Amino acid sequence: MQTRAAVARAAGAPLSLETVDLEGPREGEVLVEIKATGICHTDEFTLSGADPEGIFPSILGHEGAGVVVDVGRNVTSLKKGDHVIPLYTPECRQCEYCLSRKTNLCITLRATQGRGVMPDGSSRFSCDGAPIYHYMGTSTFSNFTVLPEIALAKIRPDAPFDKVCYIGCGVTTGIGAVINTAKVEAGARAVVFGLGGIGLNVIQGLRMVGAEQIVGVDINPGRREMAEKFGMTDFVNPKEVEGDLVPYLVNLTKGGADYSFECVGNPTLMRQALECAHRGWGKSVIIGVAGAGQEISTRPFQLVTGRVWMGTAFGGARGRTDVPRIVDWYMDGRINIDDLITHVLPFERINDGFELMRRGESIRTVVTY
Ligand code: NAD
Ligand code: AHE
Ligand code: ZN
Repeated sequence: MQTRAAVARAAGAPLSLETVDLEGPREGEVLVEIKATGICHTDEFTLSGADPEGIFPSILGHEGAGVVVDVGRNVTSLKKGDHVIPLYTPECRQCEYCLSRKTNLCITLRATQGRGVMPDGSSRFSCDGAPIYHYMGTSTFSNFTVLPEIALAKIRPDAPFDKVCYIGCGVTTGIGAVINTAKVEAGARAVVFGLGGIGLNVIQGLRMVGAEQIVGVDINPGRREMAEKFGMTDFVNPKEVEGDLVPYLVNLTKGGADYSFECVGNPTLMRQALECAHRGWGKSVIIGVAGAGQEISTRPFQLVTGRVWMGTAFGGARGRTDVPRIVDWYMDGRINIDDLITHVLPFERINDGFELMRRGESIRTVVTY
């Protein structure tokens, strides 16, 4: 079949809106019609050329929701008409990682996914006979896409695609980082670096678990109002702080943060986030994705004296199990997604969505097909 898709042809270039060829699902695979997709900063990161795994040409996008159109042989858990959210972190429930119960990082698809191909080593997308590569195993910037069955969460049919697509990355990553990774307890003091599509969901998660102090750090003063609505108690614009930011944050949190979260992808901020954590017990969680060649550093003494540095992918969520639950939370009014979706654009304007993000004007743009 053919499908409309936004193709990343070269690093730094706008996405190219094209009609491409898409092969049907093979064994264990599912054809999905994507109804809506968010634009996450990670898509921009890869499009910019900073991703060591970035491949061109490819079809980006990993924050989608849609409907099953066709299933390949031996697909047992999904059928035509099911509503689904694609998972860049699959859940096979059989591999060493899934069975360990210690991580959400299912290993089954990781190698082929990182090479932009399906588990059998080939791409389903092509143009004039030349392959176009998949991205994060999801490629939601295509109206139709093919995924392995284990990379799809089945969700309730009454959930709106143009809202719950955000659960495919940002919502789950932010809230999950608080609940699954850091395991924040009521009464905690926390510092969140970066108040965009991820950081605001971290704040939402912190409020859910009853954190006492939620400090938000961002160089964009326009983020303040939304962050306060979601539970931020103190706003810090580093550009307005005289002297070093770390002692300022330690003082503000009365000795250091019990938990800090880096939601930007900047190694300098990762260090500041670690060093503003409380001596003896502060945990600092890296969520942001840093570019090729970048490294983190700190004095080992920071860890010797009890701070813990950790990271999270997809908020530690096991997608097929946890995503349908988070959709329920949204449908029950327990989490706020609507206010974070500041822009909805037709597919044809997907490049405008990237511009809004680069200019810091949007929290999340959702593109509908
Ligand atoms: P975003 O563009 O919506 O938000 C980034 C925010 O950081 C913006 O508000 C911006 O003003 C702020 N910022 C930029 N530079 C800053 C600085 N020097 N100091 C303070 N604030 C600064 O991006 P997003 O979609 O929220 O993604 C954030 C990061 O999280 C990205 O690196 C993305 O790749 C990563 N991410 C990781 C995961 C994961 O599973 N680990 C999942 C999703 C996104
Ligand atoms: N390809 C990059 C790493 C990108 C990365 O860390 N991705 C996160 C999800 S970001 C979603 O917006 C992730 O899931 N990481 C775990 C994994 O296995 O990819 C690089 O540096 O090579
Ligand atoms: Zn993402």
